[in-house]
Amino acid sequence: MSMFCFQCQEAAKGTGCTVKGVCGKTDDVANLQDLLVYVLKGISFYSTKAREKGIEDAEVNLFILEGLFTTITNANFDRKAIIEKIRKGLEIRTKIATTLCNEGCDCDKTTLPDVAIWTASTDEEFEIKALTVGVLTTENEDIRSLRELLIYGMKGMAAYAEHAYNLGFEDAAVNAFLQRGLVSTLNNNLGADELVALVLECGQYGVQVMALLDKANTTSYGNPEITKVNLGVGTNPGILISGHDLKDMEELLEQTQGTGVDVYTHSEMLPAHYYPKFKQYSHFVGNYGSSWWHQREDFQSFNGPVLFTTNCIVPPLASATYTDRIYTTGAAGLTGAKHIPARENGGKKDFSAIIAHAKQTAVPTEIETGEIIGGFAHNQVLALADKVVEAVKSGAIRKFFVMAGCDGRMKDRNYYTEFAEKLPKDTVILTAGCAKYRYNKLPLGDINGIPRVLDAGQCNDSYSLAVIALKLKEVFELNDINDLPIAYNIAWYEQKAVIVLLALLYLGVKKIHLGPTLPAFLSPNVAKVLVENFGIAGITSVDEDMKIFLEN
Ligand code: FSO
Ligand code: SF4
Repeated sequence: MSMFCFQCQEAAKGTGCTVKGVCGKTDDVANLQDLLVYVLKGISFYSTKAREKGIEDAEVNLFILEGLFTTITNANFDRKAIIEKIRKGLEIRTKIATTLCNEGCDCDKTTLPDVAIWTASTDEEFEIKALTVGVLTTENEDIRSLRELLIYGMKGMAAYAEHAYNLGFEDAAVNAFLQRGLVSTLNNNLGADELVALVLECGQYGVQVMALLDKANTTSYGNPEITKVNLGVGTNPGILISGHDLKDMEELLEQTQGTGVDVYTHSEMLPAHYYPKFKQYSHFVGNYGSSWWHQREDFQSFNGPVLFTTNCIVPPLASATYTDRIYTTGAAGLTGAKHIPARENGGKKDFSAIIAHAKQTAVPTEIETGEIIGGFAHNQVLALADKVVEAVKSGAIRKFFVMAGCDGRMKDRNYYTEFAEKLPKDTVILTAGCAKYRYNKLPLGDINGIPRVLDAGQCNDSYSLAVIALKLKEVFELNDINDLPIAYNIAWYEQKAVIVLLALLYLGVKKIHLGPTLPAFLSPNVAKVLVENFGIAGITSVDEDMKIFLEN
């Protein structure tokens, strides 16, 4: 075994990647990511003590967000970038430790844990240390499971918090929780009960961070509205933008305006089309291709450069001819790709290199035509509330199915296409995240003008689905969110889906079906807790599940 990672749904053999990641992550990068998380714990060791003394360090807060985000599945494959972050992290740890000391800390210097004092400077030393700090260092499988469930939830939380931060929105309580949570995973005095409580608390902050990002996005760009998105292509060369970061989207649209270069979205960036602010750009042509894992084909035929603002990156094959067209920015990274540096001192990112590149490329090859409809975030759905409530009361809509989450390569995910196709015609799918690509191009029709697939947006917009559910609960005067005619059949892939799940649990949602497989990081005992307390279940066959869903 040269690495161990089991943080995503595609973990090898359903247990963990031990030689190379199914995602393409090499063992050295996987181990260095473990070390980066260890460094973040070391920083948090001091920053949580500092916070108790009223010291808030903005550099620490941002570094923790970016560091956790960097280790999310499919975000950063660049060994050099991870090493630089480890080095920077050790510097930040020294800085916050010194600040704390100067304030007169009460740490016993003779008993400081390794995470607080370990240090090194060469790449080789980092690599050796990295082998000793991975997931398997926690021997008890239930404690390991709970610690990692907490860390993965926090990774997702950090990603959303970072997008909000880029738009000028921060939540001190989220930063404090992330750092406290990281330190808690080092505390051998915390047993399963305490860790379960922390995991549920993580869900509470998950709701809070998604609300924050929703506020950041809608304040900056307006409320998403019903939008038909073009699937075809224009006549200019284009840039394809992927990931979730709307600040990058804004600056790219601004800087490409009038250059003769069009902009297209890929995968999770599709919902950018729903925002009024972005609709104003006539060179914002449409959405190209499908969900993240189709990128090898989609990028080939797109012909122009591609910008990754976040995950999910699939490392190109050695034979790929589009590798030199890949650009990354923010937490995203890929060896060999060009990385667009962060904003400096409140300035803007400089997208001139990718724009110049695009001008040299051919117009995208058309791979499909037509339109898809979306933009059903909370504000838009609540504007239609009367119509929706009427449809429920009259029986025109029998049930809603929340089918949010992620798409992925696993063949079993055909289940979700088949499930959508077989759903009775008096049901409506509520979706968010890249899971939608399994059915958003199917001709599922509408119910009295309400489309049968209502796309709220990106995975973080699952928050919108929760807001809608809570509103319906109020309208129908119910005491329990679980009494609504809403079923949850969620597909997960990576750690942002973990925070969405924990957020739903915090809101009291029960009987969520999670697929295509349950997380490898849930030990049998931890899985049992989730089943017994929340009624969480996996998926079986479409017909069997359909029966269960429609009868309950
Ligand atoms: Fe998908 Fe990837 Fe949005 Fe994830 S593109 S899988 S949960 O990054 O974040 O839904
Ligand atoms: Fe394996 Fe997923 Fe970890 Fe990649 S992120 S190494 S696929 S478990």
